[in-house]
Amino acid sequence: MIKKILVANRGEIAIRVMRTCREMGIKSVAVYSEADRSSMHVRYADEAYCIGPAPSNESYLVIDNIIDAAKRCHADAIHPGYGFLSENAGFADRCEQEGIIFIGPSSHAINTMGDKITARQKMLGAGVPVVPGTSEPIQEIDKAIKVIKEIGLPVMVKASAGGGGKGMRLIHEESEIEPGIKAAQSEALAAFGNDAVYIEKYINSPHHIEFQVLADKHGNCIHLFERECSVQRRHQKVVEETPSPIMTPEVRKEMGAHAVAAARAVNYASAGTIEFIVDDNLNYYFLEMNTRLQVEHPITERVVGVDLVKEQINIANNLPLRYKQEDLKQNGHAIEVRIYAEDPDNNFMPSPGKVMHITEPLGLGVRHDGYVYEGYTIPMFYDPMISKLIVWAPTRKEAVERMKRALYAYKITGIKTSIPFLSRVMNTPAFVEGRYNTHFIQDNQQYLEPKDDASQKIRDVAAITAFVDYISKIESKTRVSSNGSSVSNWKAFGRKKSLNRL
Ligand code: MV4
Repeated sequence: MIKKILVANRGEIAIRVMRTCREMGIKSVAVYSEADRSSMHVRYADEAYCIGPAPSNESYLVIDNIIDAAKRCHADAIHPGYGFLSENAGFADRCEQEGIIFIGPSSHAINTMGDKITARQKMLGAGVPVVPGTSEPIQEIDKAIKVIKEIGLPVMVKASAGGGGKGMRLIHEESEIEPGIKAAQSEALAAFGNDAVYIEKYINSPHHIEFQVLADKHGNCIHLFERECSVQRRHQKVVEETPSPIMTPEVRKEMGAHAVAAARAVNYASAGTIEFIVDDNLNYYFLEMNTRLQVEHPITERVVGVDLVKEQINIANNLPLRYKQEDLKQNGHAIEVRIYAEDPDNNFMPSPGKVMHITEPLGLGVRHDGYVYEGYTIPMFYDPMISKLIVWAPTRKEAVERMKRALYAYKITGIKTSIPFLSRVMNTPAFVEGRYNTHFIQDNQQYLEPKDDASQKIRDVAAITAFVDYISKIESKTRVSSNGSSVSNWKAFGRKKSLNRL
């Protein structure tokens, strides 16, 4: 049984994992870069080891340094969190070679799902719907043109080693095919050292809906329903919610079964996520699998009532899953927003720096997963996400209202954050009504732009008018000074002060 876990991560997710360790009586070990000496995850852990200079490729991404720390403290296992080494098959293998448990799936599962062409082939074999397109790397332009004529324009060219929006290209017309493919190939080679690209039919204005799965090492696999993640900006998720406002019980059941089939196809054993793109008619297609714990996992935890990190640790301990599919149901509604240290009113410019004051929202149905504290300086070396605010309520309407209340109560000074932007999202009719897809932010700019708006100007004018009115009332009560001239109280006050100075 695992007694000590090294958390190979930083920030909110390191603390999130350590919280569950503490509940399970497992010791937690932090690793930190030189820029993170005073970071909260170091304080929260039972032990901490420095693993190198600030840049992540000299610290959080250096496998040798992390393995060294794990050996020094005799950790039984490593939890990679998300990002950094969490989807690095070589790291998972290295842990195994060193006799340290990697809390995550096998390197086989990571490798198969990490290569999007092999993932498509696996899904086709498992009967999981994929977007119409190619299942081999594009070698010759002539063949590509033939395939594109079959599936019809527009199409997307995607890098097999890509994912999350990296190395994608949209092709609208025939003349763009050859230059598009060539450009995608050289981009993919430069970015991933692999020039394999494939073609998919373009799905216009899709939803991004993903299914959480849990699988153990005894062949049991379940899904924990969906998360709607269509509110994204430049392939960064901004808001996630569950249940999805567009889902029906029938489609949910079918997609859940396909998500389980997808995980089974790679002998998956851990927590994982199957991403689908879904059109307005609820046709859905496998997009990719994320072989890690995801940022937005708390909304599933809240609605399904499962601690996903605890289950990951139990699975790593070879325990069989303690839930059966029939045991699980969605209870109420949860929404998460991601808070970034960015200025939403200045083109989302990064805003690192010192946090002067922070008041976190509390109260019924509110969870806050963060790590910054008063006086903490947010380093500029890492992801600008500083926290996640998660709310739960019995209904979607109440969850939106609760999120507005929590955002109102959330105060951070010293740095700029995306909180004002998130409040505007919560007040946008398409979001409030649950009618949105991946074009939400683009389509609702009028609601999401900073309010240099008329209503603010009206409030300013009203304030000035009230002030002038107030002054004039004071002026009317002017007293008569001893020399007989009429002097206002304000002027008298000013004179008194200047006299005091003499
Ligand atoms: C697509 C697509 C339309 N058609 N594939 C973007 C991230 C990467 N995971 C896949 N992405 C997309 N793939 C086909 N065949 C549209 C997107 C897409 C998108 C997907 C999910 C969430 C937000 C998105 C924003 C723009 C484009």
